[in-house]
Amino acid sequence: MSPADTAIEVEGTRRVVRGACPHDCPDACAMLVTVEGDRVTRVQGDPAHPVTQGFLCTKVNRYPERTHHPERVLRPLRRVGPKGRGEFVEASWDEALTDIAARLNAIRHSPDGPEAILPYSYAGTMGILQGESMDRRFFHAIGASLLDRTICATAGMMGMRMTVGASIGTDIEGVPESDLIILWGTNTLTSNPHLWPKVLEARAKGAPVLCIDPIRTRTAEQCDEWIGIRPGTDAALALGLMHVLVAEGLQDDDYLARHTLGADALRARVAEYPPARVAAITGIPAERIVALAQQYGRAHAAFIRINYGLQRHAGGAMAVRTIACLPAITGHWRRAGGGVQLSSSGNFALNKAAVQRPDLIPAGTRTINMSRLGDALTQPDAGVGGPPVRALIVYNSNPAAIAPDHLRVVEGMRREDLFTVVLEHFRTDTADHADWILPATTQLEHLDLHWSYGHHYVTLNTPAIAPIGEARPNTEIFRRLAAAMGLDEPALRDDDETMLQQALDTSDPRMATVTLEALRERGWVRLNLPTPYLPFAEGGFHTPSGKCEFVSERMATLGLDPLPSYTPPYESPERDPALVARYPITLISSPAHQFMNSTFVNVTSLQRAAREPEVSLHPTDAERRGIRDGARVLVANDRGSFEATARLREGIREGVAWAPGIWWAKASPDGRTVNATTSQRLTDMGEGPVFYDNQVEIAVVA
Ligand SMILES: Nc1nc2c(c(=O)[nH]1)N[C@H]1C(S)=C(S)[C@@H](COP(=O)(O)OP(=O)(O)OC[C@H]3O[C@@H](n4cnc5c(=O)[nH]c(N)nc54)[C@H](O)[C@@H]3O)O[C@H]1N2
Ligand SMILES: Nc1nc2c(c(=O)[nH]1)N[C@H]1C(S)=C(S)[C@@H](COP(=O)(O)OP(=O)(O)OC[C@H]3O[C@@H](n4cnc5c(=O)[nH]c(N)nc54)[C@H](O)[C@@H]3O)O[C@H]1N2
Ligand SMILES: [Mo]
Repeated sequence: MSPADTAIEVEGTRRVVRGACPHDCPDACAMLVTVEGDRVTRVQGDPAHPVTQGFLCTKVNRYPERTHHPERVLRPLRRVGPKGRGEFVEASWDEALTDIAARLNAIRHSPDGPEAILPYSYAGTMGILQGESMDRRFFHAIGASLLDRTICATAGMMGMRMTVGASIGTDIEGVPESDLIILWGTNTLTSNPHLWPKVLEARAKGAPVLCIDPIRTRTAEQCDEWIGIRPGTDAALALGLMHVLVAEGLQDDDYLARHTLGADALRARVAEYPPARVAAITGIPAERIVALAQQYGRAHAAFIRINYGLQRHAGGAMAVRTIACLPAITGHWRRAGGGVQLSSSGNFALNKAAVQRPDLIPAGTRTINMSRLGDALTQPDAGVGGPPVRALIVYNSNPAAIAPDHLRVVEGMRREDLFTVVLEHFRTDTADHADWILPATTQLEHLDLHWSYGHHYVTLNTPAIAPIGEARPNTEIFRRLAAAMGLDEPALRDDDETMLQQALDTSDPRMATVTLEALRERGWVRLNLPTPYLPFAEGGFHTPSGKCEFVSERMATLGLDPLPSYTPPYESPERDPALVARYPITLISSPAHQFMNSTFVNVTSLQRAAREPEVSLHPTDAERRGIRDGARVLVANDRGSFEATARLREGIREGVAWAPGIWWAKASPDGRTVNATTSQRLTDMGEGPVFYDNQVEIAVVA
């Protein structure tokens, strides 16, 4: 598909092309892209799309500014200075591919073997093609180490899997029918803004909207009530709510009997969580816990939106699992708008195996957890046995800024014996550590196909303009690299159109509506599900028992508590009082409104709006430390430190601080991001990172 064939409207030199927002956000928006000559002048939300509803967010409205940015990397760049200094010279694609192919082949055929090569990617683009297609085939075919992509969502995903069996939840198109909305550990207006109009529709019909968050975020400010919970204690709150529901007879006995497993055992468990105990754990007054449970129990279709914020703690999976039990106790799954949503991804039955070809993986290939990249690069056996990591190939990610314990990551990337290739749009912190930077296309320049983790539409992205400079799609770069390395696997030659068709080639009935013809015609298509879709109205859970599992055999097998329970944070008074005495402040580093993780940090208008790396804290905590608003402070713990500007904020729990992220290290006052303080520890299930399970101390910089 060339840019010329895909216009839906042409007027002189002006064309409008259909696209999809590629970013890591549940909203997966359908875009209309206006092109004048060879420049994109505007991106808009598709007004016809039931979720996008004609608007894009603060960041993606600036996508043309990002694509046509003067600092785009437009030719291959070869390192000339010391590692990490960011000194490069331009080279031709031929030179780049020849050198990279020779280096990778040498490692592959050395005694260390191909597992010494590590791919590192996440969701810089969520596209099936540019995110997880030819790249996977390439690494599978050479036998590189596998990467466990845990950095964001695996804890919560496991939590949902244990309780309801899949990443499936309430359809947001039913949310206008909800009679109570609880935004629980999610900053909707920042990180899921297209849910908000649905929330407002429900509110207009009388549904109260509550927000449970240690920070009074911009979302909490717009809600009817902010419940400022102590970080990492959500499971205890959910158990307390269940205690009251059961004690006051607010449960749906019929739903419990027919569609749940272990209701009696759960009843016994929640007896251990009376409101007074839960108040002591969560910091929420007992009366409020009782009133919230009554409000929830008396509602008919309460909608709980959990998001990933609350699973970035030691007990993150257990927290999600526990909250996900609530709608089965009250039977709210029966009605439109009722239930819980973490993700809607589980219904997108794209044929990923055809696209990624896991059959090419050599038996016994080792896996490295991306959340422990620091250890993988600095420990000779990568912390998991096997050869040291000798080559690192990064695309769709900026680990030098975003990975936990990033000082360790940077230390590893500075190893003289590590060969690093980075496919990028910009000279990010990670790209600065490369031996080669290869110029990648942006969403406006390549073909792609998108699913969503917040709604039920598949979206096609057609290229609006030709690649700028010598930029190439990730798929094309891996195809060319495979050829330069002399790999003869035929799957490494498929073009993007072919892989797109392979993705759609499935007999799964949920995908019956999703054809290439329909996508070409409208740009997006709803999965073959009713609107609204009520996943568990009649039970039908995806667990082994087919029921909502209050008791989970699988968790018992993993050596975990099979019942919902409260797991305190690693860095909590319950588990490590000595540490908390030294580092009394819990640091939360959730997304800045203006950035998408570390993407957009270099877009001038957005950086200006985000001001500078900041840390907000409660005036009482600030006063105790002699910190004034606007002071330069050092945020530190045993892992590292970073400097930021202090902001005093009433709307935050005492003992909690907020450093919105994720700034580039090189745009930060002392070249360190908030991830200098975060740890490489992992969650209870899913082996995810614990970014917000992080105790620090804050002091004025002398
Ligand atoms: N503008 C913008 N949007 C984004 C992103 C971005 O960087 N910028 N990132 C995208 C990505 S990759 C993701 S994963 C999502 C993340 O978006 P969300 O899933 O919404 O998660 P976070 O923003 O990490 O955290 C949400 C809220 O959880 C709160 N929180 C932290 N700890 C706890 C806790 O223990 N309990 C409770 N109840 N609340 C807690 C935080 O204060 C925060 O306000 O957003 C996506 N959307
Ligand atoms: N402290 C702290 N750290 C966090 C988080 C937090 O809340 N707090 N959130 C975590 C979460 S939820 C996530 S998901 C991760 C996100 O971390 P990453 O997945 O690394 O996301 P980004 O920082 O957005 O970096 C994506 C990079 O991909 C590049 N890119 C985009 N499209 C393309 C493409 O088509 N081709 C190529 N080659 N490159 C492309 C962009 O230019 C950008 O530099 O960060 C995690 N880190
Ligand atoms: Mo994420």
